[in-house]
Amino acid sequence: MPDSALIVIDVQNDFCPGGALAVDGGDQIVEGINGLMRDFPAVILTQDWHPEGHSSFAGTQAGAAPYSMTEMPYGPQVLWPDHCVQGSEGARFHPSLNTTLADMILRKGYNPRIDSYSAFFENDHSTPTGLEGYLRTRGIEKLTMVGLATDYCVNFSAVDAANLGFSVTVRTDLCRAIDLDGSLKAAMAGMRAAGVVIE
Ligand code: VGL
Ligand code: ZN
Repeated sequence: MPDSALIVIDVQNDFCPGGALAVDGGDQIVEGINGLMRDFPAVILTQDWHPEGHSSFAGTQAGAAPYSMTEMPYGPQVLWPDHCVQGSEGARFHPSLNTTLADMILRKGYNPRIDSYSAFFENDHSTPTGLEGYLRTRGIEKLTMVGLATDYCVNFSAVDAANLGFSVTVRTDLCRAIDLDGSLKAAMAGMRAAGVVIE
């Protein structure tokens, strides 16, 4: 599979138990992900990387409850507990994640006004992160995605990649979900509809 890559989404302290936006069992996938890395000629890690006071943080919007919804110029947006602040401990990769085998680390969510769930586009669905160009110039066409969270960053990344023409597989055994108001079920249906292979 010389044209394939493993994309490891947001395996960071804040998405693991004890973190600011903890995903149940987020730490349970780390060893399995490490074990998969040597099977791929390319390994890319993504890192959620928000400036302090990011517009997607509940703490930034007066009186807003974490996990409530707001309307942004680019559409509806969940207001998350403040998380993955640039340079913070919570933004670091899980200490057991093997970052040595990564060819590239892609940071996203650094635009203060736009969130970025997807590794390919910000939440306006039009501002590119550059990952598509990176993969295409390396001749990579097949992507296997793992990480956190199944229903947000993995989902948006997988659907965008499929729509861009990549062959995409999501290994759900190496993902964990937030599952906010049925978001996991909707994400699974959306990924399947986009042609993502769910394993
Ligand atoms: C994520 C919510 C906010 C994720 C990132 O990695 O799924 N979810 N930021
Ligand atoms: Zn985030």
